[in-house]
Amino acid sequence: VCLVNPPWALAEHFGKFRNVASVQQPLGLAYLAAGLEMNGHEVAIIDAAVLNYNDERIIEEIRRYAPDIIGVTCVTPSYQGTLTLAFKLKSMFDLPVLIGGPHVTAVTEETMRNPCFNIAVLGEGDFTTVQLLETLRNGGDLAKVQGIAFRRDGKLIRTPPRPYIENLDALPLPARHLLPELGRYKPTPSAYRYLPQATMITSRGCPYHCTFCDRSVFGNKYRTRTARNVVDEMELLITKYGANEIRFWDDTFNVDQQRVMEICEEITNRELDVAWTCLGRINHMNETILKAMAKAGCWQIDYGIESGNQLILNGITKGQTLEMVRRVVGITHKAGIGVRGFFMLGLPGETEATMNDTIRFAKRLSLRSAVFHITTPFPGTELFKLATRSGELRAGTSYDEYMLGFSDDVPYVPTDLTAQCIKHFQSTAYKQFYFRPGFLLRRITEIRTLEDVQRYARAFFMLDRLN
Ligand code: B12
Repeated sequence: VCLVNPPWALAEHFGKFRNVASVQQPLGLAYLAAGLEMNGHEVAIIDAAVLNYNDERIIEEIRRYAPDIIGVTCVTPSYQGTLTLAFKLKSMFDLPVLIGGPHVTAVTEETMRNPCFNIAVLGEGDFTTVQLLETLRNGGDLAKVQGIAFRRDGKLIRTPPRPYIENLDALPLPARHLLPELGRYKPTPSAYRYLPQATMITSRGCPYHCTFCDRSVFGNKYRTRTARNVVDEMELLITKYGANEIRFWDDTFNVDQQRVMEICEEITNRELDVAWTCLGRINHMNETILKAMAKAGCWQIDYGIESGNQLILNGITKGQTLEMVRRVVGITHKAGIGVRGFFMLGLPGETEATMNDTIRFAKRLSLRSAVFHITTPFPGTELFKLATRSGELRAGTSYDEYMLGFSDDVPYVPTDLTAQCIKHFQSTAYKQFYFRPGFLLRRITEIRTLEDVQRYARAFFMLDRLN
């Protein structure tokens, strides 16, 4: 089996933000590969995104490897590129091509109209892919495999969805041995302290209903790995892969507070001296947890703060108030953990005044860094339905443009705004947030290593390009 993470043209997709773009291990493919290896398959992963391979190089690698089956992963902005690649693969090799990942799970019919994709694996692919390959090998009936879509007699058949995996501890750890060495991957400057940084997923699903989030793959049912299982993987990342830092990429690491406490205790008891960061929900934080996290090596938490205007915040149904944000950012800072704030500009109902509220709010909080994204309605989200209904999603938006405002295009423009105005506010937000003398001084005093110098240079170069 040959699994491909398609090329990712940073300059094309990120424009002036390309120096701060992060390229990270494709854990989805690594999970699939581990399950397949466990079931006796021979697997290769071509991570064209980090290796900078173009389609021709991928074809060359596949020819050399000579697999029986090819699989590609795809998020919405990489769809166009994946499609082009898949057409080439189909014409070069007489092999079945599978597609999986968030885009095809959210936009199944449209994607599967392309004859270059034979079978789509929808949602979690771990068990589905193993069963699918067995069925293909034995000439069995594809209709009996839950969680896939395929064409038969010119019609798309969608089998019933597969129930979510409950026991995540039962999954094998991602097959990182099939990926390029960890040192080749690079996070965005504000997201790491030490390199190489390894990434992990310790839970799947999120019980919340934020209108802008695509939960097509993992759904709303929150499922977790146990503390011991999580810390075993951390140890492996340090000892086998040389990780100096770990980032938890869970949608919401801290929904189960008891589990976070157990993970911290496990790290502390095993005396693991490791720096780590995570994404967190504001409404699940308290002083006790934060203290335990700091003691266990957590040095930064990313919070989705989104807006500095309560009415706009209410509109995205996140269940968060400005007061909660102020309090939790305050106690996180006090616990000695830095806060990276994520903000969105151009949310539904937004005006120049409300975007100003967001910039002002960001500056008043004690944040180590801030990221200002331009609201992008991804297929599979409530926001996508809303924006399509209201006509605010620009007609003819190509999937290439789905880049949270990193490309030069703005797919979604709320009624009271223009695309230029939203772009202008994004630049203003970055400049006003970062070019504050006190703030800059604090960051400069944190510089310790050559890596720090390089990291700040990357970030500064991006800021310098804002107009
Ligand atoms: C880590 C992460 C990143 C990292 C690293 C990406 C990477 N290389 O994996 C960074 C920061 C670089 C990133 C960037 C972006 N991301 Co991101 N990211 C995530 C996050 C938080 C975790 C990804 C992950 O590791 N998941 C765990 C693995 C196990 O899941 P998985 O990849 O989905 O794979 C499973 C199935 O999908 C399936 N599967 C996947 N591929 C395949 C292939 C085959 C052949 C088969 C059979 C099955 C299969 O099986 C896997 C095992 O169950 C997800 C949210 C989430 N919960 O997944 C968002 C998410 C994937 N990101 C998202 C977005 C929007 C982006 C950006 C576009 C943001 C931007 N800058 O504009 C970019 C796109 C860059 C890119 N080309 O990847 C969206 C995608 C929505 C969509 N419809 O496409 C998500 C779902 C967040 C959300 N809830 O809205 N991201």
